[in-house]
Amino acid sequence: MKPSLSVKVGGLKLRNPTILAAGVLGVTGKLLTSVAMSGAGAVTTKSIGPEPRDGYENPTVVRVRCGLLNAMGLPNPGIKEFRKELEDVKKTVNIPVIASVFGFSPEDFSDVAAVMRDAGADAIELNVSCPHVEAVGRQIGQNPDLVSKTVKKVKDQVDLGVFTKLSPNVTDIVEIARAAEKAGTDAIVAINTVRGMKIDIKTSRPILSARIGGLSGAAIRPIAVRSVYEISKAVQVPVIGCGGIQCWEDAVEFLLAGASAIEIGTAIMDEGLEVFNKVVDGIESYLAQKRISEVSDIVGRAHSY
Ligand code: RRO
Repeated sequence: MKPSLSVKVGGLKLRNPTILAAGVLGVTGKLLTSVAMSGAGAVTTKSIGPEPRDGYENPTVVRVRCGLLNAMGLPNPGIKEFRKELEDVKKTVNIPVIASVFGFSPEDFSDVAAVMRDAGADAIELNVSCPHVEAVGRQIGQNPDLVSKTVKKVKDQVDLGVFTKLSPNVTDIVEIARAAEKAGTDAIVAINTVRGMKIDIKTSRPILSARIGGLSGAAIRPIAVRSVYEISKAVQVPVIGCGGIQCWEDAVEFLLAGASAIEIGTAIMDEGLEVFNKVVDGIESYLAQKRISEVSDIVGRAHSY
């Protein structure tokens, strides 16, 4: 018997538990469509704000051992322009499209979310966790009251599942997750990138133009697994795992830690879009070998030990 890979998370039904993470290939409708065709269960857009932003000057990305550092600076075309991209992708794909939104106040978030809803978004992901843009990541995402206000405002405005993506760059990620849950979030996404930096020893200069960036990739996986484990123990809403997932074994680890679905981002650079099918096939074989009929049966299993 073939195990069932479909999962329900925050009001969405996914054909499998893999989701394209925000920020990677989510800038245009065409790219989102190609990820959907490659087997992902859902796709997330790049974070979109109220107005167009150029982002930081180059260099904005640098590879480090075991990962990737980025400080893009929220480059995006702004919601007015992006709306068309979302409408396009919704015409061509039949999997859920999650719209990642950011803003500088709870009102910004809800205004952008409302346009995303009108353009056909299936759920909203609140990016309150950018690692190096003060207002978005630090002022909002590190403050439980502001996270709560933001979630409430968006929930009041749009009748869609609202997911809150949290930062690992806080003293207690569980406290922020609890605040988001209390305010009505439908799922928690854990985690955004970890603050880091790289310095060129020949010139003595920080490499990224913003100096400090966010680390993603294999290096942050244990931080993400621990975050998912702690958050899923503390809240009732589903948790979506994100951070360093490169292969099916990594995905299974997140499911056991308590994730109901997982996001893949940085791994696409090394593995290509085939990573989605490989991860899905691997999860399927793992379940079949263990004679487990549904993905949800293994979610959180590590908590019984
Ligand atoms: O645009 C970025 O520089 C960025 C964002 Br919005 C984010 O949420 N996480 C990240 O690592 N980079």
